[in-house]
Amino acid sequence: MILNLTGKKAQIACGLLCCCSMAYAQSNDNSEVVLLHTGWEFSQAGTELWRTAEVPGTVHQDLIHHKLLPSPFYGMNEQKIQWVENEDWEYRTSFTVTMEQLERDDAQLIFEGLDTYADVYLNGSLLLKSDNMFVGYSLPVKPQLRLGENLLHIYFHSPIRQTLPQYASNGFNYPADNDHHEKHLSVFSRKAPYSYGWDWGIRMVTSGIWRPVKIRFYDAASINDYHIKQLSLTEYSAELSNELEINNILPQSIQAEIRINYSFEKGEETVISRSVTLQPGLNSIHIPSEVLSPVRWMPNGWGKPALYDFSAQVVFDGKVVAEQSHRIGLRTVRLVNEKDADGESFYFEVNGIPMFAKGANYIPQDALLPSVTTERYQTLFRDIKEANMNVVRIWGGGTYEDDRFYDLADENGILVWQDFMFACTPYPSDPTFLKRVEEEACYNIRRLRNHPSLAMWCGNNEILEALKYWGYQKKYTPEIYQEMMSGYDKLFRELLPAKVKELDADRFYIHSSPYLANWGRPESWGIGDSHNWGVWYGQKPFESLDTDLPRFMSEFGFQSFPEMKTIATFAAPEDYQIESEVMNAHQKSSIGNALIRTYMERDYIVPEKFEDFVYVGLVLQGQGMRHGLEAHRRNRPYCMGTLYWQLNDSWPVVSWSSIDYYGNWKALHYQAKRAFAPIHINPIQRNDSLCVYLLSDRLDTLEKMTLEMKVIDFEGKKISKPMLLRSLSVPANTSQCVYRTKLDALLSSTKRPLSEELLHCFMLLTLKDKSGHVVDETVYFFAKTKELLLPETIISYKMNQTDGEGELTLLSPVLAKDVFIEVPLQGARFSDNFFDLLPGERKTILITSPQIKKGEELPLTVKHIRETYN
Ligand code: BMA
Repeated sequence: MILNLTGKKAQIACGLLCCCSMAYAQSNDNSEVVLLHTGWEFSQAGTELWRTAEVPGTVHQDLIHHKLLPSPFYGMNEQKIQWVENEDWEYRTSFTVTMEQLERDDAQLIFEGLDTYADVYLNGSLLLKSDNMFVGYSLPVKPQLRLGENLLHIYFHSPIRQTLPQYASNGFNYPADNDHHEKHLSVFSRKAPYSYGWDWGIRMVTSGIWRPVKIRFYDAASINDYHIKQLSLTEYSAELSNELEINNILPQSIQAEIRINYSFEKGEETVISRSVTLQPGLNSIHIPSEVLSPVRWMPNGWGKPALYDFSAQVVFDGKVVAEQSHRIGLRTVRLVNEKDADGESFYFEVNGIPMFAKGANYIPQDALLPSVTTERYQTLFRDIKEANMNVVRIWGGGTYEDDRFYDLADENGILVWQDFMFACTPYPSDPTFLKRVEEEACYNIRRLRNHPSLAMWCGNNEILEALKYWGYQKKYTPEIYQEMMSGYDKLFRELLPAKVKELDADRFYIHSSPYLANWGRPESWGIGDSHNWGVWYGQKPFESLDTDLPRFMSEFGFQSFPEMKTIATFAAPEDYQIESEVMNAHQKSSIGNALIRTYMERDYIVPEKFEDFVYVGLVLQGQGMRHGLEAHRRNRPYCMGTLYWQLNDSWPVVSWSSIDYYGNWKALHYQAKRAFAPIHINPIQRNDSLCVYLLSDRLDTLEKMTLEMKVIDFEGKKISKPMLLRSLSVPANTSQCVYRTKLDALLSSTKRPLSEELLHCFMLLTLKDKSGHVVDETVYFFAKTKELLLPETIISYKMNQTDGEGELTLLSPVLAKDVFIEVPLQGARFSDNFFDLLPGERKTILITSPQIKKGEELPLTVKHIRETYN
């Protein structure tokens, strides 16, 4: 491997050669960066048939473009694309180099991501044999460059055939059950695990240049790494250390000036200048800086995520020869994981204040990663923020995300729980494998550690749990089991924490999630984070979430089908049956459909029509999961966070997600938004009583609030006089029961017996501030939906359209429960959906989509639960 960091320090620091940060935001230095994204061709090895290719991209995308593969998400096309993974693929392009460029002191060929076994040739020289999709490379190429045309050629080995010999000599099949191939080869490669299939994932084992590639011409020196370390933070000052790794590529030492410039919100710039002698090779330079009266970065819901712009420049011979910039936030984040009277706590403390974590688990947004546009990242963060979340977990079966993800997390105040990319199976731990992991850890820790949103590192997803509880002791010989256990220690208790300590010492590391609590073992629930699959796999009712409480819920979930407009993208009307072949090709959990039905039968009248089943399933997922989210919040400070499984999808599929592949919010996303509201009213029935909780995640105490509670029947008649709690105080960062009553006292004035009355009415709870503004409102039903005596009704509606926006006004004389508005536009946004339309209430919903046009009628369906009974 020929790489650019020739100095010793890089090797000492990381034990590998290619740890250079790729954050080439600099454009103010005198280097020249040329993107090499044009003129690419690809070919199936051995065919010599070359076709145009997209870079960044994958071979699947190129084959689809040339109609050599059918649309992979449609019907059962997944089967038809599997041959691609067994082939080798070649990519080539040429680029021109001028005399001026050749005369620069050096040139670096930069690959931000190669997927995965890639031999890189430039003008006949083998520059690199890469074997890790998660690592970027920077290769010094001046000696290989030619004046005029230069040929770049990359040979991608099939990730399947590349690892078959390893499999053959391994002697056993790893228990990677999500790998949808009888031989579980995925574990041998450092490649996104989910691409081999998952219980929500299509199998698409890709190859290609999946992240940008460029060439950089420069003089004298480059900044390989710029780490802005926060040494201390008080109200008065933030002390920072600007830690630079500068590579002087000249054969002699040079006298240079290092400039650190920083500013807040494009305000006045502070400049620190240092004269330094740069020895040939790598130089470590530390320059202290201080920010007075720092403005803190705050998570979503707690204030602004203030960001400071920092840049470091190397000035030599009167010119800025290198520059690197970062946006940083000044904040403290601590993961408090300490023994206490209840077991072991697990919570984020941000800027010294315990924070209840509200969020979800994130999987890659696409099976074809390079097709995720900046706009999709931005929309996703809008979805996260609008749902009142403050944490997202990048789950270990995907990828270390793109820089754009972390930039958006910084800008939106969303803390990131970052897994290393290992999930749900033991992995090898031979020296070659460990070396690859070390390289990957170094590269990604250095790439991500400046982000204020990055809150913690986690070794893997569910591997410790798997080793302990998934039956491997019986399935494998004691020797193999022992090898797996000691492999676990080498990877997750030794190598990865050592790298975090060396390169990112201030961030918390935990070796697995969950690291101890197991959902089948109640005695462990008081310890650390927990994945509670008692609901779903354990078939426990949603109500069990009220009492099966963890200290921090890092996963729990329930599946639903995506809405019909998404189903219509992969299925034809003749496939519209739960168990049709096409639908089953988009349901990767073998028990999924049966579990959805089981739970639906408990709480809903199961409709016969496919479309209605899909709709009621969405409602079921939303209501059930909301029950859990509220239970977790209600039980703070014992439980201090809830991240549901899962936020999004990587293709159109039946899954646990709250947003489908096309960006449509499922009922769950609306329910999460409600359950995560900064101030939230949460009534809960316990036997014959009702307790009303007020949940606050705000940092200020609200005074003189009024809580109004009205019991209303489905026809709109008030059952009793509204109850008012006045002069309420809602303390900061708390959960408190503010009202408790016996149900019979609540409904004492009615003529019907209580048990019957409860099926005819709901409670409307409204919290108002001292000026009468509604802070939160909740509709509460006293019985399961299937028991309620819901009235028939037809919802009337009126739509006013302008370009890009529709204003829909709905009205029903009697209650319409779980109203769902559907429009045939993918990704259309609704100001609200999946809500209860109260008797006589006129409700206006804003629908936004660039495809809405003034004067063009927008086809619309409005559904509610009672309609599905017919
Ligand atoms: C969780 C995740 C995923 C999986 C999900 C649903 O444990 O970590 O592996 O998709 O369960 O089965």
